[in-house]
Amino acid sequence: MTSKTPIYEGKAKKLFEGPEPGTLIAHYKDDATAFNNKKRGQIQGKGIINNKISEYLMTRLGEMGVPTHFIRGINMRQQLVRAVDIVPLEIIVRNYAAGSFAERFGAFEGEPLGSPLFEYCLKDDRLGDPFIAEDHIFAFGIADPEEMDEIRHYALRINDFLSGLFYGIGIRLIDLKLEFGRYYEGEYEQIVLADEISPDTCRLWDIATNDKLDKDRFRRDLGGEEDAYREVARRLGVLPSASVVESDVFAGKSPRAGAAKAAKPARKAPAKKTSPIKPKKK
Ligand code: AIR
Ligand code: ASP
Repeated sequence: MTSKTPIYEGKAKKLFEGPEPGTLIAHYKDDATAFNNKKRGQIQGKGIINNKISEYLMTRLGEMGVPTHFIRGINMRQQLVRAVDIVPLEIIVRNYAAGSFAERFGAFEGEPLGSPLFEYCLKDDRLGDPFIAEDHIFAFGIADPEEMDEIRHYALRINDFLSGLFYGIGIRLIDLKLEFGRYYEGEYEQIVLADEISPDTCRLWDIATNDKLDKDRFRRDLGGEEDAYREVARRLGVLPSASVVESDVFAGKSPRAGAAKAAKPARKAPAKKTSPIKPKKK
């Protein structure tokens, strides 16, 4: 894997030309940003952990029939992916109220939403990734109705599958952000899952303690982000061995004692009096 022609540098990843036409090398960085790049920092070892987590989750999703851009892992920080034409949308699926949703609607973080709720944002840093409705998506020609049907179909399957997978390791999938791309094989166009799935792009709460095991630790200055990311990787069984980890990114750190212990407990949801979310009638 010698080609190193840079193609693009994003907030959390760099893309290089891949060894074969139509492939790219995704290099995962430790850089962390939030609030549309207004807050910047680093989470030590995040690149390695997210590379491994995303590789694992994309592989599992591929096995259950979701087409993804992932081809194979290259090394601790890099993976080979298909070059796709990214649909410039962030597809957000929410299972529980949290983050910007809780803020916008005055809901309490952690309130179940009954069924998965979709939101779309336009991927445009200049505009701060604004929310966008399906009508706009069609009017602006960002994606056509058939593509949006496919995207929603895959996003739902991904959300269901990952909710179960995380539940099995004691983690609640609160919400997640997905990106899709168009992959061309001759005349044929296919919608495939792209970007990454990691604690940068999902809200993951420990089921027993409600501890946040995701980027909200960084966004909200809660501390313990390295431990939280490692804890997710550990539970998924993809935490790189201590020797690799100590020599590269976690040098000088004591072996983790458990993010759940290090992390501060999440805010408890107050009484549900004023939330807009009404429980569904059975
Ligand atoms: N997300 C949105 N933009 C970038 C990312 N990673 C993810 C968040 C969260 C979900 O989308 O990590 O999992 C919803 O974010 P918010 O801020 O709209 O509540
Ligand atoms: N990744 C986005 C940013 O850099 C949004 C976020 O994750 O909060 O601002």
